[in-house]
Amino acid sequence: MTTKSIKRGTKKTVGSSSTPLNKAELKAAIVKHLHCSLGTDENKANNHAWWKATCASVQEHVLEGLRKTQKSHYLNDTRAVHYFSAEFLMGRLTSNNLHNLGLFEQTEKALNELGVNLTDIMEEEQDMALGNGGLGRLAACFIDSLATLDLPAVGYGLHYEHGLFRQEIKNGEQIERPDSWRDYGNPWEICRPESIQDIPLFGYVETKYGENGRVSKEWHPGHIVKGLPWDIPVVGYGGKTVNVLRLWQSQASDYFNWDVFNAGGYVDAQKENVQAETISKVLYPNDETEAGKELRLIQQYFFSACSLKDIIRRYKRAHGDDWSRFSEQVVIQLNDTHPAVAIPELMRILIDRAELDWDYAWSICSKTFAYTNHTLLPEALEKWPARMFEKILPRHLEIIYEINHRFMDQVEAVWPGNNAIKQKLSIIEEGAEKMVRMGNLSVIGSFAVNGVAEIHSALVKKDLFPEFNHMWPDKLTNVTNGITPRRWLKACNPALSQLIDGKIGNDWPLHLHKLQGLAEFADDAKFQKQFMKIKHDNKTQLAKEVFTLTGVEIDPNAIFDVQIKRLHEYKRQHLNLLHIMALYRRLLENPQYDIHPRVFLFGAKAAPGYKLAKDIIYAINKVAEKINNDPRVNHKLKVVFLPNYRVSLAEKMIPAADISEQISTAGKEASGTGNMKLSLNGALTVGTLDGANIEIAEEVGDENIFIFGLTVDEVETLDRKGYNPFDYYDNNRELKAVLDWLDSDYFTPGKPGALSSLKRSMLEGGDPYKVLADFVSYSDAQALADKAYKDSAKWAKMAILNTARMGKFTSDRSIKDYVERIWKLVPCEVE
Ligand code: GLG
Repeated sequence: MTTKSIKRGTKKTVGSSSTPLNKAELKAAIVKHLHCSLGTDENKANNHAWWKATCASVQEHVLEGLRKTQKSHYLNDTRAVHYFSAEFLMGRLTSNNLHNLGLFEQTEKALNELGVNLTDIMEEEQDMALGNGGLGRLAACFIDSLATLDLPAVGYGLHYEHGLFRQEIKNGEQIERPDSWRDYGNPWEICRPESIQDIPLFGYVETKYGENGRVSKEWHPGHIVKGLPWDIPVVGYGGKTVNVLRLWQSQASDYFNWDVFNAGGYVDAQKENVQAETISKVLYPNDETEAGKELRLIQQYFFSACSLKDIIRRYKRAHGDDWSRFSEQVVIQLNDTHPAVAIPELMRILIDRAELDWDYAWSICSKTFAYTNHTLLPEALEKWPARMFEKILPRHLEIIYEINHRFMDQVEAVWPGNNAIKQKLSIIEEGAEKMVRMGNLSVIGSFAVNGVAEIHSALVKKDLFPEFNHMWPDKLTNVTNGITPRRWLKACNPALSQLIDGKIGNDWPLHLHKLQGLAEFADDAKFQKQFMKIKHDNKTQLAKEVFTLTGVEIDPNAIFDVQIKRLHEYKRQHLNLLHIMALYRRLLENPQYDIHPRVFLFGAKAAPGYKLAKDIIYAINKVAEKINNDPRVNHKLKVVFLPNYRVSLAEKMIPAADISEQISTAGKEASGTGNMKLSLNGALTVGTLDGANIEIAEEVGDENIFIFGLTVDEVETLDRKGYNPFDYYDNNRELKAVLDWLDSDYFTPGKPGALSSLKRSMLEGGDPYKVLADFVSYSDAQALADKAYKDSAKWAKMAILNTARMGKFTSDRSIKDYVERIWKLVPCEVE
């Protein structure tokens, strides 16, 4: 196999001859689809029909690209990466596909001539919200970059019927409603019944003794479910390579094993008879934490097993039963531990089915998988009760024991007689309840393990897996996350994109470091004015949206201060809230208190079972209600919680942000990617030295970012000394006052104590995320940001330099790092 690394910056033009559609052809195609696919006409069609007809017209070309790409990959027998992820947070596809095909402007004009507005009809598309947050959105950015860089890749995941819940806010509280993204069909996906897979579950394992003394195992499953693939084409920028995202839907099969039933393989036939369709019914709405639910393990196995079968079918088509080239052709990236059960599944196939011996099977397997770790939070490290494994996947548990047994011999060789280390590294956690540790399994079964930002990867080595790092010093590495500039600047901020095109040319979406060219205009008064005018227009646009969604009026001349991400204590939305309350208090105490008017905007979903997170949402809404209706301060302060934060809302908020809140406790946010999107669009970060903020600060320069708070080392020191939040509460008059305010009924008239759980968590609860310790430093950083904004030339310069210096954070760079350090892929140009 060649391990030629990929050329950086292959040349490419956008909207080239690869997409032959001109305006007239587009018009004709759209009208044809209105008539022939949708059975309506120009007079009757509503926005939804226009949108569908437009998608259908474009999809014809996308599918042609898909066919050509697959043919090229097949003919060139390419090595490919298979990105296994339980989540792909795709958002809407129309605008992105049009931009990547170079068809956006033609389509806009074609529709205009038909009397239709493209922006309006694109609002008809439901988000594909098949993910929770950063991890799922990262997967979506990565497949965009993989296609853009002409790299052979397949995304594999679950075709959830219901994605992440739709959030409504009623009386300040989060209400979860089902998300039904496919109610009226999805014009971008194709069903592939010809590639259905059968997936076994439950049952028992039989030991067989062969003639030559060979002992073999046979799994007699109790149940079989069907996996039906749906393909979503992934169009690279420039429109040449079209890869595929293949998502599996579960279906019932009529298989029922009476032998198993009679042999007692069913302890409780009723209970074990999972309704096959429920497997892909709904996305688990937990970000970071794991529920430990049986259905979740079944989901993980279901999509991993379907995907492996699919990969092997394709491999065999080219290589027959010769397994020797498997790991040269196939690399599988495990996006977190969710698909880690693919490791014992591949071993099972190689040993039980292909009848390879253990060592050979393991040599293939351990060269195939690589694993990305996304978090250090202990509650997020997946563990499954061995009992549950045994019931659902009895053969896999045996294989895991065997992997572990052999691995323990290796540990013994490195640390003879050291049982403490063995206990720590074992895949099996012994305790009241035996558990299977998916993190350890992933490290042991992979040839590479990466964290997602420099600091995070350093902590993975130092704190999470130090012994593994000692055993295999080259296995653990870093790949800093990135975001696709196609969606997160070109498509979502068209005015800024055009301004940039005019200054530095239009190939920055492929070569994001070229944005550096803007730096020379950072002091140019005219350019500053243009840049800030676009920001102002985007803010005006968002203000309209905010009014429609919430009825709250906000002034585009205020600072738009944005915190958008999942609701989690470690992300510290409550630190932001305490500061808002402090500002409110200062304004009440001193009506002359001089701050530039500011609007604090939040978007966040809380996991439905995460009580304190929901309490924080409630508190934000109650404080917002009070402030927004208090004429004494509301010309200076507004607070808005936008319901149902999701990709398409992010695309409206990010271009309008002045300040980006990235305020997690140091050491807790592995990377963050919203931080990159906001800075790319000219928002200034108020942030801690955590995750990718550190690398953002290095790029933009300390003078263009507002860094505050404890560092990772300082957090550790404080923990060692013994952190006592009361030290801060008792010694800071303002902090004490705002915390006590939460106990009153000031924000919740007639309901004193309705916000007390927040205060308790930060005092009696020990303030696990050091909100109080960082409060003063945060408040000082905010004061500096306020001061900087008052100097509009200075602010404009800082904002421009943020945009100019974000080149590093394109997901194209992340993918190139993966290719060089882990995947060793070669690009394959499509004719
Ligand atoms: C995680 C982390 C984020 C990270 C993302 C993508 O919490 O910090 O940016 O993955 O690597 N669960 C997540 O969203």
